[in-house]
Amino acid sequence: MAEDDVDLAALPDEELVSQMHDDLYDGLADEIVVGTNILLERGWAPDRVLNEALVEGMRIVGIDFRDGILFVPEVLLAANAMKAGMEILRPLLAETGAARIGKVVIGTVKGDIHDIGKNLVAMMLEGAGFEVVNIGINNAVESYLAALEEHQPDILGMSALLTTTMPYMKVVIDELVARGLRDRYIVLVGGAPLNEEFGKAVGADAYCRDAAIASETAQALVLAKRAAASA
Ligand code: B1M
Repeated sequence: MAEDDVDLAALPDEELVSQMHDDLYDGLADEIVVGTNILLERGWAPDRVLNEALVEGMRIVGIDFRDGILFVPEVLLAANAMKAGMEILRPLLAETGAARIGKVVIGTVKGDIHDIGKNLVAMMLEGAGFEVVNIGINNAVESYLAALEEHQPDILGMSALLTTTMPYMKVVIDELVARGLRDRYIVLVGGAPLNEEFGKAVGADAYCRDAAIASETAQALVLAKRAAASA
């Protein structure tokens, strides 16, 4: 170990988490992997590691990105480090789920390449027992329609992180309406710049503020739809 390297395993929990925020900020994926594993070995629940070490670290990155202190290349490195940690947590979060309760197609809208939050939502949905088809980023209406046709999910989830791309959700929902397909799917939308009002305005069934709410909402709406269908 080089003299200025930090021995992550020797740090108490609070300092380790704080060091992980720094490592995420510096885009150090290997360190994030080590830190994530140490917290899990110490008995931290996967969702606690996710929220306190990774999501909180990314929130700090977001503030400095907004303020012009960090730039795209640095934020990309931070995003890669975050993904490295998420990959370890993914199977653990999925494990907690019960039997499959439904299927979800989820993707980020056209013009938008942000995928961390959407991937997190996909993970939480898997953890809640959904089969998730993650169609990635930059999805045009045709791509959503093709995925819906192929996978016949219960839910369509759309993510947008830019104020310039979020209106595209309405393009997709309007197309579903025009084709007489809207009622077949529960449509959930999310992403940092959205809010409840926007969700209603574009014709979604619900706006989901975060991954936990997306998972709760998905379960509640699928159960409600099934109950209504069998009544
Ligand atoms: Co971008 N970016 N970015 N960026 N980026 C934001 C979004 C921004 C707010 C930063 C800022 O100025 N503070 C800003 C948008 C401003 C605006 O629109 N008003 C911005 C900008 C401007 C840009 C570029 C235009 C910068 C440029 O090129 N000049 C560019 C656009 C590229 C494009 O998409 N065409 C760009 C590029 C990038 C990177 C590529 C460098 C990188 C993305 C890497 C990646 O995703 N693979 C990046 C990142 C990382 C961010 C920030 C820093 C972090 C986003 C993130 O991952 N957050 C972001 C700042 C911020 O949001 N604070 C920013 C962590 C994640 C866990 O949270 O994504 O909100 P979030 O997801 C949450 C909820 O929103 C919700 O649940 C998630 C988990 O709890 N949710 C859903 C999300 N999707 C959902 C879907 C659902 C339900 C819930 O469906 C059912």
